[in-house]
Amino acid sequence: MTTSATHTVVPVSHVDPFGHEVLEDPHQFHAELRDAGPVVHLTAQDVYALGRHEQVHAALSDWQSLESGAGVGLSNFRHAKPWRPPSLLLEADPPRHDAPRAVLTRILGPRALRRLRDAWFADAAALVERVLRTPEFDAVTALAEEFPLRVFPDAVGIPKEGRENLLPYGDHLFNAFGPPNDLVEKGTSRIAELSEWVDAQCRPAVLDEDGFGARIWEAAGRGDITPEQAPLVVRSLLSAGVDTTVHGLAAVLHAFATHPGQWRRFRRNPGLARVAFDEAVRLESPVQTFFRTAVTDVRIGGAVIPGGRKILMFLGAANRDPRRWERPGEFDLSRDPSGHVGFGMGIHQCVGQHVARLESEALLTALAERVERIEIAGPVVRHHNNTLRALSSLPVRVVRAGRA
Ligand code: OVM
Repeated sequence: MTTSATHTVVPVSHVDPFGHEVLEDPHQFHAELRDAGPVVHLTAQDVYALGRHEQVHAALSDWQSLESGAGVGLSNFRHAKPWRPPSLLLEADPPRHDAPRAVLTRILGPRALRRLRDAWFADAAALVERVLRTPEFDAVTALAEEFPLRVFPDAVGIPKEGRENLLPYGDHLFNAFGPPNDLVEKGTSRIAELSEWVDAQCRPAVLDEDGFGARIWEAAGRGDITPEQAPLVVRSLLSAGVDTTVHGLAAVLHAFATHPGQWRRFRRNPGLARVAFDEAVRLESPVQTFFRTAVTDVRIGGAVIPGGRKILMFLGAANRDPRRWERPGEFDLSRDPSGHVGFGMGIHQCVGQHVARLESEALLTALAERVERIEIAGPVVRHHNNTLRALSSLPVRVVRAGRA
């Protein structure tokens, strides 16, 4: 008998990965998932799950067999109407995916961001100076939310009015990738109003001529994308660019507050700002999960997943897989975190990652210059979301530098 034709029995888990117990602390469940096998059947959602780095990385890279066009949440767009018009980037496959992607890649690329760098470093310094007037503050609201909300909407070029809608919109959007549970339910009453506001910000007349939004409309003017596509590409910036960076910044601030030796090391070598952010993205995986849909029967780790079925990729579990990482639960600046899947992998890998890294570099540099010690000063409170690993509160106490 040859092994190539055999189907391994797929192990089963009855745990609901979107239940509050797992959302509060997913690590034990992630370990069980990885140890059960390369593919696990989750009975709670009747989907196939990948928790090991090897299979998550391979699945993210295989856009030919595992499509995004049927949605990257639990809902299968082949059978169910999406709650909003699908994203031209996140929820699309080649070839339709490629023109919008190429446009955003250029607009959000390292070269295009150079003109923002000095202003963002100055903004971060001013914010940190103001926040440090009190030795205790909430690092989530005062820094992780405040800084992206200061710089990113301006960079996109939307007006000031209504920006308080961005975080609630994103929170619901990321909940909506999961099952229709209580977290989705609590967002439904406001989502029509929030969506209407977001969609209204995507028109050329409301966008500042200096911003990413105007660059997207210029690309439409050149014919790189169609005028019908442009507002949806702007919508992707407002959808994917706020909550993700907020929780990425919260993750790196939490990591430093709980690893004082790493803070001292970073202050001696501020060139580690970029490594610090990627290591925090690996450790916490602000985007925990996304789904794909099998185009045809696909073989993963000896199991055959039937065409049309949903596959749930646990980025957070892969980023702490001991098969791939030594001491995976430790925040360690001497590690090379590249190869983490916190930004995804392959053709859909986070197109905004350079923006996120610049935001974090600006904020961490401003803090490193001014803060000698940062420690937890009260209860750390998680915010539960079906997709995001998030904090609602991170009380910290800081000791200012150079006050000897
Ligand atoms: C989009 C979108 C929305 C949410 C997340 C995301 C992480 C993209 O609308 O394109 O990427």
